[in-house]
Amino acid sequence: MLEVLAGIGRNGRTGGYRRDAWSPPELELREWFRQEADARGMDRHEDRNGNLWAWWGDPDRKPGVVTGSHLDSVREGGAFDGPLGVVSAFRAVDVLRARGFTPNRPLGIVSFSDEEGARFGVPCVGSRLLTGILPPERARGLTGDDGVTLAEVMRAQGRDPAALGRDRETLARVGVFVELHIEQGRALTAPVGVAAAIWPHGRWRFDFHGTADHAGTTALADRDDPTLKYAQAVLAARGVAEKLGVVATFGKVMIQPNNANAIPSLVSAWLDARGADEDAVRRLVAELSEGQEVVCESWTPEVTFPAALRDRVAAIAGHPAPILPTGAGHDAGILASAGIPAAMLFVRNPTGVSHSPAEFAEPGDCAAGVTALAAVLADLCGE
Ligand code: HGY
Ligand code: MN
Ligand code: MN
Ligand code: MN
Repeated sequence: MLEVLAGIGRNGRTGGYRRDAWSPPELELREWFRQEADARGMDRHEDRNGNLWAWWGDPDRKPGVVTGSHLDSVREGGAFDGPLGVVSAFRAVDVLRARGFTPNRPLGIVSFSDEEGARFGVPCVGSRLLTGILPPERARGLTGDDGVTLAEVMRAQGRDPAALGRDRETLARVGVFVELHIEQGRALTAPVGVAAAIWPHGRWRFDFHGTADHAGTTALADRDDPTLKYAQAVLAARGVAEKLGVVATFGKVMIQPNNANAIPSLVSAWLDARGADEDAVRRLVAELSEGQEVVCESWTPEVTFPAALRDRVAAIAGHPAPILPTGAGHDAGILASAGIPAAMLFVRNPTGVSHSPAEFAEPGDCAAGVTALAAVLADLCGE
């Protein structure tokens, strides 16, 4: 089932996947999406924000039931985070058709653009633009580590960055959204679970300034070395997170000018902090920010999925399926925060490992996910 992902964008050195938004491996998977839609005779289109849609039925007749996820990955990520939801969506359509099912409502499949924010720093760019949560002018200016903006990347690929922005027409087609995703924790012990909530989470850039100087001739007392400030912040983040019961890491750091024999002038480091208690997350960032230059690059408030839809999905997906929160952000959370009825199905991750080449889900659990998704879609499309 996941053979489609084998090898695409796979890093030969580590075996990890690197499907940065708009990179060749991700573009290859976008082409795969189009082929899958065409093979099923589904009407497909790419919206102004780069999100890919495939429809069984006419969504302009009445708002549809949509499922899907994303195809991009973090650097050296795994094969399941994102693509499992898109592959399962197409497989669920096959299951329903094999049963002779005819939806009363249009059934859509979506692959949201740039969910991980691995290249431009902001997660869920496609769904945030679609819903109007991310201002288009900010999106156009998002810049990768290579200094290239999202607008320049889109123009180079023949897309019009001026068109980015809230897309009411596309949004009106989404009556309800169900995202299937590999569980990214160790809490799910059944093959399939249902999301209760998404923890509040954010990303902050810390700039630790120093004074560039010679690594060999500058006396220790004369050094203004920003790596010391960075190291102290990393250790403090762990201590404060333990104290407040949240999670935090500095997962990305850039040292300038990055010479082995020079004291740096600047260390920029990105903090990812999350937790069930929003105040505690904000207190952690406040404690770490004292005396530091810090820029909040993205913030996602807590999302609680609508209880009636959640329980309905859980009843259909299992006996009933376990309901659990997640610390991972998802496009379903963005749609829910924009008022679209949304739910998530999780597929068991036996190790809980994610954002790593070691990410894995058993084929039997993946098949259980497709079965559950097909049952949920049939129920929601039957209205
Ligand atoms: O980072 C996240 O929370 C998600 O995996 N995009
Ligand atoms: Mn992810
Ligand atoms: Mn994901
Ligand atoms: Mn600065």
